[in-house]
Amino acid sequence: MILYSAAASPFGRMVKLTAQCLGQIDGIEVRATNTGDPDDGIREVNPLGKIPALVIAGQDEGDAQTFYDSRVIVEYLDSLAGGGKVIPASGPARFEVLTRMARMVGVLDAAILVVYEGRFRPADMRVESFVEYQRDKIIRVLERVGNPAYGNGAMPDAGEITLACALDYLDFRQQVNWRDHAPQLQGWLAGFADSVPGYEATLPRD
Ligand SMILES: N[C@@H](CCC(=O)N[C@@H](CS)C(=O)NCC(=O)O)C(=O)O
Repeated sequence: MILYSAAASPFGRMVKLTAQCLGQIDGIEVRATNTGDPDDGIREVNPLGKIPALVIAGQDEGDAQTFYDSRVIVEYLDSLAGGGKVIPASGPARFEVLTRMARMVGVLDAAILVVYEGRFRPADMRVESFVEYQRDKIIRVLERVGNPAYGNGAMPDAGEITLACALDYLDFRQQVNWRDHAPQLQGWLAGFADSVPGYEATLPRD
């Protein structure tokens, strides 16, 4: 399996951490991708030009399958592992985890838009109200995230993996200081960091 990703990508990190937890990481070749480079192969793999994307080689050339986005890949890896590992297989618990994952993916979408506002617009064209609009989304979620319990040593669920990826990405790019809005998550993240394989190795970096 080839995972198109980048060391800074929080969405790519969701997939890497999932693969770590499911014992699949050795079967994945991570291909460093520059989404801003039109000559990078990512636009052939995913016409959206976004990472992560996962390519599964087939028996014959032409049989390869490509999956994106991060949520689809996490589901795929879970199904490869037999299902029900990081996403419950069925019932209300499944949709509760999927919703927690979607909520933190939404935080990451907002966080990425804040980064892109700085990256793609000249300084005199930046729209501060747009940045604030995105930051407000992040803050509203942090204020409602509550006080989740993390069972140290247990397999995290996909909502927990995405929560950790979101908190670390906010630290990395500093869109919002999450500790101001959800200080209770400091202990939670420390427990996650201690227990989840690949946590340190996958922290976002340039
Ligand atoms: N909803 C997508 C978001 C992926 C995404 O925005 N990835 C960023 C990198 S972290 C990207 O590829 N950006 C390039 C672009 O938007 O053109 C997912 O969950 O995979």
